[in-house]
Amino acid sequence: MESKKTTLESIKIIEIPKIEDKKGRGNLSVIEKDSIPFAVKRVYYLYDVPSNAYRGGHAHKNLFQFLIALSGSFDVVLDDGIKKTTITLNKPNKGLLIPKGIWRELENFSSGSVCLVLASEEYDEEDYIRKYKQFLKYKG
Ligand code: T46
Repeated sequence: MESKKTTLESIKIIEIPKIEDKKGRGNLSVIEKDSIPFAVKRVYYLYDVPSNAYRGGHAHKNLFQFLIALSGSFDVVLDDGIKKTTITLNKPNKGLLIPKGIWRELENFSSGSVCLVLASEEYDEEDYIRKYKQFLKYKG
């Protein structure tokens, strides 16, 4: 779908398989080729984020991303230009798929939280829409 037309309905929480160790050695989660609907070209992570800080505050024209709270929790505010919703990520075996054309803001980071991001494209500043007014215009 064209990124101008994507809506909040295209956002998905995807459960990541969890392998619980039978001998009490903890859990292991794995993301494989078919777990998410894109091939991963880049991985980055946010950490040491102060609880009063905001990350994001932009949309992407082509990029798909998959966000996981590897540790702790944070809120992701999502906006398709018409509707808004907030999703709390707080489990390392549940990820949030954000398709292209969705405005996102990340806030309320808990102490020690880590946000892992798997991205469908390499870093490209040209792909960002960093002004909300411009985003609304883009979405028509
Ligand atoms: C998103 C949220 C969740 C790079 O050089 N390479 C990279 O791959 C990235 C992601 C960023 N940068 C540089 C660009 C800026 O100079 O790192 C600096 C901080 O980037 P930004 O202000 O975009 O960071 P966030 O946390 O506000 O946003 C990032 C992603 O950019 C964005 O796609 O969805 O995390």
